[in-house]
Amino acid sequence: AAAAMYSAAAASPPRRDFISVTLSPEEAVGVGGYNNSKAWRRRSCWRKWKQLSRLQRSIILFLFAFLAVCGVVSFTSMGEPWKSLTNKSLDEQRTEPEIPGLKLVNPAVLPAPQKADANAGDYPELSPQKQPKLPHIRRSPSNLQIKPPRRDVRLKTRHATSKIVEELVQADKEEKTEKSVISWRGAVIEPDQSTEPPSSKIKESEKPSSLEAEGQKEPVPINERQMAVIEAFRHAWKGYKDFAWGHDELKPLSKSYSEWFGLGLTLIDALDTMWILGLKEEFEEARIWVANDLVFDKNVDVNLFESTIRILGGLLSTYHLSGDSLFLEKAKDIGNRLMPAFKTPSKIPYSDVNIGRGTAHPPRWTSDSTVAEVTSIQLEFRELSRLTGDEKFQKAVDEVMKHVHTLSGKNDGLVPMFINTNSGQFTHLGVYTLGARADSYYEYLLKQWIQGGKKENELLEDYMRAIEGVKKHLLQRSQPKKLTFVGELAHGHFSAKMDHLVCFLPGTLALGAHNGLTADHMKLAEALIETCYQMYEQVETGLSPEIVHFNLHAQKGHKDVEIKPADRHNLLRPETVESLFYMYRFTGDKKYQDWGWEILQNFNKYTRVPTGGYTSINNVQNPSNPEPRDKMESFFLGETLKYMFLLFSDDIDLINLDKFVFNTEAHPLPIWVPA
Ligand code: DMJ
Repeated sequence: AAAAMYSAAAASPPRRDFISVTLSPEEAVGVGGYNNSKAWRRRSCWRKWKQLSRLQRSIILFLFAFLAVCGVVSFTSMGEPWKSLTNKSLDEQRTEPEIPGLKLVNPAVLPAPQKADANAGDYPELSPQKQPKLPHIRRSPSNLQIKPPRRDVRLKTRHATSKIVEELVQADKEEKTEKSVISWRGAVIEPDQSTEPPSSKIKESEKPSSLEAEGQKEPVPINERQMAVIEAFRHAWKGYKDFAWGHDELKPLSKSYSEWFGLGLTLIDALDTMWILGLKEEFEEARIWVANDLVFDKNVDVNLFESTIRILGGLLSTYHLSGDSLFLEKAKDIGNRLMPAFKTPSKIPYSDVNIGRGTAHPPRWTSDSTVAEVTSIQLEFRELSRLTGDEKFQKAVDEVMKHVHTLSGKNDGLVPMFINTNSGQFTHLGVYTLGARADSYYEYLLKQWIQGGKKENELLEDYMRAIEGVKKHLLQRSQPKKLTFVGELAHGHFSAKMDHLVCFLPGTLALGAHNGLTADHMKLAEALIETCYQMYEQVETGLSPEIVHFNLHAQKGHKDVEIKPADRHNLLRPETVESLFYMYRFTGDKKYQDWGWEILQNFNKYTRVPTGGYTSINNVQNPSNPEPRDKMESFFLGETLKYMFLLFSDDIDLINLDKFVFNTEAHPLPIWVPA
């Protein structure tokens, strides 16, 4: 066919409606020799061009133009993958997840709330939860995200050397790329955000090196006491993993578990502790459980307060520390499912919610709720609103606070222990305590004020008034050591009874003083933490009972602390260690660390179960038989060991108290940045 075409073209002049190429014989290669001079080639090309018809020339020109356009287009589209490849690799360098599946981002400040899915209903049963898939990280304030420390590299025994080397190389890579962006597991290095003076009195020499001043921080090596906490955590975790994985609480002696809500309470409570302690492997395993097995669509009654502070609080703080949106999704899910609790005549929430059915109710025997419970869910719900942009969570809990603010029945700012969900009034008037059923009301007044940027004056007023009420009605001194303690008032009668729970107070007072409240509060904090320590020190096992009674009159052979048989149990509670942590942060006085160290050793001595886990005990007064109870409360991992680890740290950026506020279950939530 090609030959036929050639001869046809040679025989007759080219037709104008098709393209043909005519070659003269001497121009044909191989005919008449081969002349390859430049001039000859130019001339010959030009001659050929001139021989073409106008149509042919136009078509050729059009083809050239078309090819040129294609070239430009494909060049730019090839650039995109390059561009994104470059960006991706930069991002990867900057935010290389410490744990597979996690990614960190670095927006500059806490973003303003955005509207969440407008269709999302208030209650699961009314409008099935729509969980729009968020981009991997939606609104994580990454300047608050904390990189998990690399200390596990040093501690790992189960790992092959090659893995350690691999991690070191990886860690070094990360450090190089991140140094100028975010401090090592330290929250914030953005100068405009840290407007307040450093919080800690920890001595300059003990602070991270001078690199800090340049916005760069060297890892603060963990010390032996912190290592001991990690060891304790691992031991507790081993018990949980071996015998109670995915269940609420470990029963370490019977090597089984107990269920309360059936939601893996210990695992969720422990997530951010693992992150802070740098236990990557354990964290990753737990994350997989959360991703695959944590299901809230269950026909189960949960206590609103307990599930808020442990589950919602734990998920929110883990989201903030890790930047992993899985935890925010889960937090939204449980948050929505808890909302039916607020559907009461007074808007004071019921104590219990069925998170599968979307129904709520008070306890069977009363229509009252506990005051501490309805006023200690605010940090979590407010934060959930800020993160989702859905104001319904914050509205519900703010309403409770506003209502309680106006209520009568207080005594110089001190609140009764019960509130009725129908009338919205306090009940059982005349009994005042800083212990069970009222404790965290006071704690959350201050902490909400701090969380919101110290603008909500009613909260501060209520807090200040309450502390004056404590001083006026509840403070006494014991004999013989003259320990300042917080007793109780029942219908005008003072009782020298103090719950261990009250030991949150020194820490809270110190936090208030650090945030600019009167120095008197710090003085009181110092006196009270001494008392809380004595509640351990004066007892045979060196562990505090649940409740003590202080001696108001000196009696020969009697210490300050008396213990009734019904009160001599210890549930591995955190409050004293929590306050020791605040006191050390704000004063730098090493005695607080030493006291905490004694307590840890006594936990190890009397509550550690050899096959894994720790147990609450029945009798702190009997060192030869403390009577193990066979239960490890979730707050031992969520709070006690976390505060212990933080207490032994000299790194003020290991949960910087100017950036984070702890909820009452020791889950750090960000302090909102003022607009
Ligand atoms: C925790 O669940 C919380 O700290 C709560 O505020 C009080 N009780 C326990 C720990 O003792």
